[in-house]
Amino acid sequence: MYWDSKLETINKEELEALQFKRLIKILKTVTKNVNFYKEKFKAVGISPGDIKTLADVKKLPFTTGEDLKATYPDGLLAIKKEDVVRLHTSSGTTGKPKAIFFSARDIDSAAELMARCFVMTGVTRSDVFQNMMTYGLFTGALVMHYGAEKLGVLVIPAGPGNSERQLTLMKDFKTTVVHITPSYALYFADFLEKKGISSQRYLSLKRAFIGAEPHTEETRQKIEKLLGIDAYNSYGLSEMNGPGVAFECIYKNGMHIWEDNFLVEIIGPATGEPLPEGEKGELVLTTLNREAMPLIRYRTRDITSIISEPCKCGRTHRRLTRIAGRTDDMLIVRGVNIFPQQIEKVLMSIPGVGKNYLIKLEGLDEMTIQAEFDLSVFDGQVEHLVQLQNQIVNKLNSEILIKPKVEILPPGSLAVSEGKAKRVIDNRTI
Ligand code: DLL
Repeated sequence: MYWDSKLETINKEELEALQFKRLIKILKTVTKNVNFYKEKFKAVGISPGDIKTLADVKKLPFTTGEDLKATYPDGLLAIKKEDVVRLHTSSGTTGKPKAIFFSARDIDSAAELMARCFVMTGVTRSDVFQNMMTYGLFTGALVMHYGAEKLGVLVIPAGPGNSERQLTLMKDFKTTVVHITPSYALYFADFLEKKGISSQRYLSLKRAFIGAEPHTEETRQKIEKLLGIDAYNSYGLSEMNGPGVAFECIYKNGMHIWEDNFLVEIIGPATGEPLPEGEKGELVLTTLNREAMPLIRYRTRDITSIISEPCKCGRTHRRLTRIAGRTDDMLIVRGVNIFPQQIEKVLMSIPGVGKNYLIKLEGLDEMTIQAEFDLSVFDGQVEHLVQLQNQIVNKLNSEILIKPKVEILPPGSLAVSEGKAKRVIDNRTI
């Protein structure tokens, strides 16, 4: 089942022709309406006329997150202010936020892409969708919300937190699909477990859309097992509409990225050079269908690779592999490069480990991993605790090549955030 069978199964030649047409249109618009791009293109001596093929895109300069912050609040706006209908922001950890504008058409095309994603996982108008993401300046909840309404699904705009109320809504309205961060999904599973509620027996849940933060395959499997559902990886970023950029189909073998809306490149993060297809690197996206704020060669900082083999679902849009981390999330500990996901992968593969963890860096490069234990597997006896600790240290050592200190804590000891999980605290003095 497709939402838009023509566009979702478009052949390569037609897709590339559409991409090229849209790219040239966008380049003309930004050269005319956005001073930032006018000057940037002038500085490297390039104009839309120099782009003769899609491959020529690499001649264009990159846009970075810093550029968005430097042009805050509206330096990248490509349409008249009165034609903007919505503002979202994406807050970085430091400095100014990034302001993202939407025209009415942008809202509609974001919802279209979202509707494609819903249908791709088998959602129909008879489903009930509980949106457990943050509503507000964050794109996560609203963009999905509009997509669900476009499809005609009943939306419960629950927002995050207040698990008791979430459960009541799920029971009373027979929720079948939830949109939730992976960290909250694990927390919610824990909440149900403590109440002695089996999701399979008492709830109608079938699917979860999990995204907005990095997570491993092991975490997905844990969520699926605990809640007895299918969990689909959902990728996006505010700069590209928010969610609905790339999404898994029922085969869960990578996330189809909507190539009629986004031109995809993978570059070496250090060199800025395009990498051969299939190699892992930084994802760079050019918007092909955004009116209010088109972005050219935007460096997402997300590390992934492209899968171009055909997918059994029949969609021709290529797939992204699970995000392996962000270039700016990489930790260097005692000279070793480590992505937090490598640690999560190890923790979530060990049965006695529970659902929440924290990576702490202190002093002169000392790493401590705090992990909650899983009450259903673990009896809390001291000798078992030590065994579990040793198992974690040894498995981590073979994955990240260092032996961190490991602290095992009772379930519920670590803080759970309503939005994106904070997994790393870096208080090093070096
Ligand atoms: O997180 C948009 C979104 C909302 C996506 C809801 C999916 C679901 P931002 O707040 O701008 O937008 O953060 C974007 O979050 O560059 C990635 O680093 C990370 N991220 C988003 N989805 C995933 C995912 C939204 N599925 C940044 N896996 C991105 C890994 C993800 N990282």
